[in-house]
Amino acid sequence: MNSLLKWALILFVLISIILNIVLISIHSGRAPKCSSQRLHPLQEKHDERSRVFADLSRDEYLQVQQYMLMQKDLDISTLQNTKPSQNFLFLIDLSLPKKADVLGYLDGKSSKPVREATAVVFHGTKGHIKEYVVGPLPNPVYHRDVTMEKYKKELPINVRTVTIGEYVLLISFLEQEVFSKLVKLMKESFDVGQDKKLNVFHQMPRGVKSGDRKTWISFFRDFSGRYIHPVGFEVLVNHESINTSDWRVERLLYNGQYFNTVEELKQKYDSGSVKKIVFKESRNYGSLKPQRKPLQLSPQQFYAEGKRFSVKNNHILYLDWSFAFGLSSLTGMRVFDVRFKGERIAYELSVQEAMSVYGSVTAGMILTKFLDSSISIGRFAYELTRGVDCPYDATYIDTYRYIDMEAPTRYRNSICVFEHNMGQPLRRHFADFFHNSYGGMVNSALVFRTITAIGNYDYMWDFIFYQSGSVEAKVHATGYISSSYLVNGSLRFGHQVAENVLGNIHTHFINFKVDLDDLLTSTCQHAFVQVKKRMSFCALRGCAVSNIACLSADV
Ligand SMILES: *[C@@H]1O[C@H](CO)[C@@H](O)[C@H](O)[C@H]1NC(C)=O
Ligand SMILES: *[C@@H]1O[C@H](CO)[C@@H](O)[C@H](O)[C@H]1NC(C)=O
Ligand SMILES: [Cu+2]
Repeated sequence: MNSLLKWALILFVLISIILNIVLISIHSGRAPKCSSQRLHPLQEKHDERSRVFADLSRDEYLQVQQYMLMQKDLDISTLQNTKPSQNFLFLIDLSLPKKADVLGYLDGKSSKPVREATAVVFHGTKGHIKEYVVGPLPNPVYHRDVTMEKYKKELPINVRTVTIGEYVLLISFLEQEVFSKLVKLMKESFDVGQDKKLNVFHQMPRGVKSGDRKTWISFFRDFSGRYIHPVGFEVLVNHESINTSDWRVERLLYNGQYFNTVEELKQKYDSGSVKKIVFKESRNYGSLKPQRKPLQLSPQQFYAEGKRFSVKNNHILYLDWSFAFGLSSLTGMRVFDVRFKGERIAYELSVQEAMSVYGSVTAGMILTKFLDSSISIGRFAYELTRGVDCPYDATYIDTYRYIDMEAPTRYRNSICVFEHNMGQPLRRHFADFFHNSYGGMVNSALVFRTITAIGNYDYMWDFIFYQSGSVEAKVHATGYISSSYLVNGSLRFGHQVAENVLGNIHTHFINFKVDLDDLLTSTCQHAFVQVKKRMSFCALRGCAVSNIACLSADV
């Protein structure tokens, strides 16, 4: 009896397990399947012709570099420590083919335009800058000086941007001409000594009239968040000459007081006729290290049925959209031949300039206008961090550049592309009058992103492609504010953000280029450009939807 009960119990357990397995497998078959593979085919096809817009490959940079080095009459160096008085190959970049030629090619009416590169040489020996067009790639045989044609004048050598090589020279110049002559002041005011240094930040423009090349260099504590740790010391260096022995200190600013020479500051400091800054330890309040662990993981988005977009070469497909892309070392990210439902709605959409204009009572920021394209924007597009800079599951793309360097360099994962729910429906309506009805549409859009860290600011650049056929160009600024040491009168030019630190008043201007001229003949079109901190641009053929999309994009 006892064993019969045991057997019955075992049988019951077995049957129940089998029944469970059967039921679970039946039901799991009905639940939607997650798949990292694309479940539905793409609507459009990739276009090899997008390659006319592609940035140069590593091999192409090398071909141009080798070709330029072979031109013995140009006597070029590619070394980073090339002196300003020598000839330096500063930049190699894609030379965009003429639009008319590209359109002919894209529309199948003419052959592929010749692929060419731009090469910029700082001719220290001749005292000018030259821009060459080098071609045809992949095996260049010619270089053409296009400086006059493009700029309508000679470019004197001292309008060149400050290279890494010159930054290094300026640091040793300051060491010799300023720091080593003010040992006591440096120690007492800033605790600068054997193993402790200050960081520099260059102000712009470097002068007030054409031909000037003099820079107010402000000093900051050697912290990770240095931009908000000014120490109250700034030096105006004239570095006009390509002969570094001619460089000189023109003025100094210490604790709000000006001096004409290092000697004058030293003498007045020693004699006690200067209001001294006394060094005080400070915590690195500018550190970006998280102060505590996050409570738990934040929500994540994932592709339940694989990605609805595809990246091949420099071409992207997404639902009804297709476009080519690139990242200019100079101006930044750009897209070309932007099509919606097969129709070209924009030839080009690109970042062109990021300017910030400051005010201050102290030298450093008094006249400061940063025109970031003058030091280049795209060259500062560094690796993006998965899950922080872009969603974890985004597609990441490497870029290659040759600017102020000795060899082409790869920047891993410096572009990201992802589709994202934008957090609001694209459109919706609920009616409770006469007709009870509801209609809404999920607003899932494709984001094309780079982030450029230019000095203190990090600009996050997005081109967003909506299902409605609108495109948005958007920029966010993050990173650090630019600051000055607090002196009497400072507070008229900003707010105090820490002990003795002024966050300076300033304005940002962002310029985009939007080439829509193909659209101008269209009977039904709507385009809008707004250049503000946030810029939106909408273009679409289905006008009704387009207007709604544009209006809702805070225009
Ligand atoms: C650089 O300038 C110094 C001082 O003005 C001069 O002695 C030297 O000869 C110059 N060097 C060159 C290469 O011109
Ligand atoms: C600022 O002004 C106050 C009074 O006007 C003066 O006592 C102080 O010394 C000044 N500070 C500096 C750094 O000039
Ligand atoms: Cu700002």
